[in-house]
Amino acid sequence: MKKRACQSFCFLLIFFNYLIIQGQTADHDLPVDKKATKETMALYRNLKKLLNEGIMFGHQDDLAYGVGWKYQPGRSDIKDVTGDYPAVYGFELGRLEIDKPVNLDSVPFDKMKLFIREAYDRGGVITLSWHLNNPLTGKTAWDPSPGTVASALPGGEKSDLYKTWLDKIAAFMLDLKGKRGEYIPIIFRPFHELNGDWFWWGGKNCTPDEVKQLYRFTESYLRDKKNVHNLLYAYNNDKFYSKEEYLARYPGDDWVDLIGLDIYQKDNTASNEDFIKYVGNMLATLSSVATEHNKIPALTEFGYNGVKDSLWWTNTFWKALAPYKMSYALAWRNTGFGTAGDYEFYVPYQGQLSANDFVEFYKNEKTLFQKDIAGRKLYQ
Ligand code: BMA
Repeated sequence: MKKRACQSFCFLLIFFNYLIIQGQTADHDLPVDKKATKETMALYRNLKKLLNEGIMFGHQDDLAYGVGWKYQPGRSDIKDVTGDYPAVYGFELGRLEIDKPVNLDSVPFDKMKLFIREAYDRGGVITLSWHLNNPLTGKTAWDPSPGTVASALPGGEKSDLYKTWLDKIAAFMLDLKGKRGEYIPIIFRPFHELNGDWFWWGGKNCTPDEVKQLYRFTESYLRDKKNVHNLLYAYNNDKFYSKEEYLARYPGDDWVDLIGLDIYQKDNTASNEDFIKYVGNMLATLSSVATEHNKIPALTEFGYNGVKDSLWWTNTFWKALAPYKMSYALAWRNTGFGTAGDYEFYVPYQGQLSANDFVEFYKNEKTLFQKDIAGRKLYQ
């Protein structure tokens, strides 16, 4: 071959190689739903990119209520304290399956849809959990009656009922649309904390294989039967001690986009140092599973109820998190104070003990809130 021809041939070879590699990378980087909408694909890619820049802060029911208020348009405890909204918004679907107009935490579903649209219009990320009732007994998600998971699977006595529940979830997801009529991408986190014993789908209440089947059935029903293509799927565990335990109920790489951990600091179980250590160990494992399985790691729920330490955010929480790449950390909900001296809140409200420290945490360039991500156009 002449030198010229050889050069062209080599160039072509390199070019085709490049195309193949590009193709593989692109393929590698698709969410598990290969028919995911353009915006959902973009979110998936951008979540991966953002891992290198910082961790998005999220809050459950952030726009619905906070400590001492409910349904005040535009209000958010995080905004009251920092002047900014969170980057991630969590909402909950429990009781949608039984046709209730409000969820199990009293948020009306029609309002929830408006909050989701509002968050999306601002460029925020939305994640939905589902504390679905027990289909076998009709009681709550916390009713661990044996045999429930098997009953919901194809061939089980409650399989038809369970499918009607999924029809309602599908209708909800398909009713979430942006201004151009595009479906709003959602990180869906069904069957969460499935290594714990407290939900009917968790721990010793079913076999690992049963819950894997339930996860896969749910996903394929929504995706292939109901044509829901605006979902990324999140798998998550509560506290765990090893990679083997973390993966014991994992439905497989073809079914999961994000892998997460739910963890709380409890007054009586751990000092700040313990929290940093044991959360750090779990995040290290989560990170290595994420790398090995090409998944996006996230702290899918966390909190220290009442945040009773004025420096908790910078001195404890951030110390636990800082060494790891996590997509987001979602603080649980700010229900406020009950009449019996009870309380539930995980982010500070104005004047709360940890509010100033939360502002410091907010200012850290690695913590990402609304203003940090708005310009990133996560859906493009
Ligand atoms: C729990 C508590 C409950 C709530 C449930 C589902 O952690 O916050 O009050 O009903 O989550 O959101």
